[in-house]
Amino acid sequence: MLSVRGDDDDPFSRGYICPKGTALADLHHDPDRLTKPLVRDGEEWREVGWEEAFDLVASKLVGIRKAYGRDAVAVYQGNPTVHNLGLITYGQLLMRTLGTKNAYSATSMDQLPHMLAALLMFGNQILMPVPDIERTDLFICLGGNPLASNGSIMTAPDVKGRLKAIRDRGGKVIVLDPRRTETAEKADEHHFIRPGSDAPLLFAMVNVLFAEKLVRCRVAASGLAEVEAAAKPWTPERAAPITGIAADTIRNLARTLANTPRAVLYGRIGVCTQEFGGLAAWLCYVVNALTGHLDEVGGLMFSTPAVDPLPLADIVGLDGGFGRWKSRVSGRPEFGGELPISCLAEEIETPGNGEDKVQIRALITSAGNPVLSSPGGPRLEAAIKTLDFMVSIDPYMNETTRLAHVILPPTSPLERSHYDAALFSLAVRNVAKYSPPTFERKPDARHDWEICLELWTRIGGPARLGPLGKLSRTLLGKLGPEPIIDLSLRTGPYGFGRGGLSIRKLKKSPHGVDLGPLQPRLPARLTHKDKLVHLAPAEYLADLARLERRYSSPASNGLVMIGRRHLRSNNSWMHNSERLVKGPPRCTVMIHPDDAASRGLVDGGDAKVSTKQGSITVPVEITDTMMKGVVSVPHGWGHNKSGTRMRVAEATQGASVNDIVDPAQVDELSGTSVLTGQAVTVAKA
Ligand SMILES: Nc1nc2c(c(=O)[nH]1)N[C@H]1C(S)=C(S)[C@@H](COP(=O)(O)OP(=O)(O)OC[C@H]3O[C@@H](n4cnc5c(=O)[nH]c(N)nc54)[C@H](O)[C@@H]3O)O[C@H]1N2
Ligand SMILES: Nc1nc2c(c(=O)[nH]1)N[C@H]1C(S)=C(S)[C@@H](COP(=O)(O)OP(=O)(O)OC[C@H]3O[C@@H](n4cnc5c(=O)[nH]c(N)nc54)[C@H](O)[C@@H]3O)O[C@H]1N2
Ligand SMILES: [Mo]
Repeated sequence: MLSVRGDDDDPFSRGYICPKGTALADLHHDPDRLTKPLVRDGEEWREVGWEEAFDLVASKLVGIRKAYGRDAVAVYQGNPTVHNLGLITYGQLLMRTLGTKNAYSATSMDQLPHMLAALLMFGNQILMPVPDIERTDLFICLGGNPLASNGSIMTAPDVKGRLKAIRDRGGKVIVLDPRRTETAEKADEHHFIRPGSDAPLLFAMVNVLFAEKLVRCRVAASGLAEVEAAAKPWTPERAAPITGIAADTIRNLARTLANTPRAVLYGRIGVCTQEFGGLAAWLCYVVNALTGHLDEVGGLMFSTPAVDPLPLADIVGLDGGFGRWKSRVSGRPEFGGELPISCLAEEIETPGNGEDKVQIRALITSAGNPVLSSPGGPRLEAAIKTLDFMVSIDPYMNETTRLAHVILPPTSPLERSHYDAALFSLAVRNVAKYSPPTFERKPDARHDWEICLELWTRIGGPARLGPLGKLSRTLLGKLGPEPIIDLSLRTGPYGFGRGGLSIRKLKKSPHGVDLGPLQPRLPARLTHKDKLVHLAPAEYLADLARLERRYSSPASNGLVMIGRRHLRSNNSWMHNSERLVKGPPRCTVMIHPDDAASRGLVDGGDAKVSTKQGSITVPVEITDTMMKGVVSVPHGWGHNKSGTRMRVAEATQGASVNDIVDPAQVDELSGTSVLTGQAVTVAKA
């Protein structure tokens, strides 16, 4: 292959391509990418055939389940799962039918609070609304940096062009962020906000809306009076010193949002992964609803995806639920059948009672690297080393998979077909696109779905189904994931009648199909029986006392840390591509000039960043793009651990910030990890 380019004829991307897309070529040709199963004996790895690998994995996992029970086998599914057709279908078949309470994923370090709000307010965790940025005249961005991230829960190629278009038509972009980000640089207004203070900010906006009679909720909803009462104590004057945003600015934000006919407030990961992430994510939706921007053109809208995830989610039991059970060791609530990632290490470390309270003895990871990507990485690594068995489905030997006993590497993204069901359901336009494999796979290569199906078969999935089991196994093996998508397309909103969507139809439109702008979907889309938007679910009201307690005494003014993302990086991986990692070191601590001066730090010198968990040493970058009192260190670096096989990544500089992020700090309501706003000290190294 020569190169990867954008597709000018794609109606959605209009030829825009992210640098990481271009680097798919590097990934495909990477000599470090694993292509054969590996088995570890002590420190030594040997290549084995698929049969031998599957035999070993199955006998170990079946044995551990028999001896200790289902909960003894834990699973961790990482972020690339959502972009992988095989993993969101057959991967779920395997992981969900294991019937373990010890299911983990990146969700609790990411969008869990948005999903919780979707579940409690709209009835299903998948019903997350997206900003209609193509038609809005006011885009308020809270805790997202789409110019680096490409937009999250807001699938939008070329966000830069799309945000510029808002300003070109006379609209406004306002960013609230502890750092003057790439997005903020292109905005009309930027306001620094103290990390973790979004709930007070949003409550103060709600307070203004009621006080100034600006509430014009246009969706049928319950709970208006409760919301008003909850916001009562939060005057802009009270929120100002907490957020670092002047009371008049808060008033103006509320007024502008209410008075602009096509407007939206968009909140993303910065509002989720913090001490009050649950409340903050809920309030983002509430503020839009109160100002008449929920389910309205230019506001926060629900997509009409060609492959509707709602019925699919029902089938695999992903329909949601919250707090139906609690984690064994620290009593954290389950969400959607998973436990928060903060529980994984302790559930491995803590002995069970030999009966119903089961300790984890084995781990399956798929498309994840929690040793770098989850808080308390070193503790998790130590815990993993005590397991009886671990298997990883992953194309790389990284900081996590090097600890496995067996690695099962799938085909590369260019060797399999692609339909991004998850991302299309969160897109700012309704679109559909199918991509066939670019290359034929090597004769002995397996797709993710085939690996998962084989494990499901051998661990006893079909056996439990009786005679049907054998049939379903044969059938599933013949089909693969595509027919599931095909069936969904055909039975979905654009499927019926002549010219209806199907994979065959999409194959004839290789550039993708534009299905038009977002449409109003309420109340039909709500899955609540009363067909109302629940503005004030009891779970949130119960968390208000914690917020009051937190701010009853003056907040501390010590240094706190946030993260950041870079266009040429993707969490902890894709660092084995030279073209993505080249250039000046990126794993630096950004700090405001005044904070640097008072600590004697010099630009380019080394600093020791410390928490109670320990210290990391990284170069200093002095910049007034940081809010005073806040420093920023990106995650996903620190590829210096022994025993990995990623030659380019190993040569990069940097440390893993999750070595010092405290895993015990979680949003008490939702169990989401606190990744932003933890206290740190910074000193000259
Ligand atoms: N401090 C801090 N920590 C964070 C964050 C933060 O902002 N700050 N962000 C969090 C967020 S939002 C996320 S999503 C997580 C991400 O963390 P994880 O979900 O653990 O994902 P990655 O670290 O990106 O690792 C992805 C792995 O998937 C493998 N992979 C890639 N494609 C495929 C495939 O098609 N099949 C298979 N089987 N494997 C594949 C790669 O080789 C790599 O090993 O990190 C979280 N951690
Ligand atoms: N290039 C690139 N793109 C990515 C990824 C990547 O690693 N690299 N990761 C992908 C993944 S897994 C995800 S989940 C998405 C995330 O997509 P985004 O949500 O856009 O992620 P970030 O770029 O981290 O933006 C979060 C912003 O929140 C700000 N922030 C931090 N703390 C607070 C706070 O307390 N309050 C407020 N208001 N703001 C705060 C940060 O300064 C940062 O600018 O990006 C995806 N896209
Ligand atoms: Mo994420």
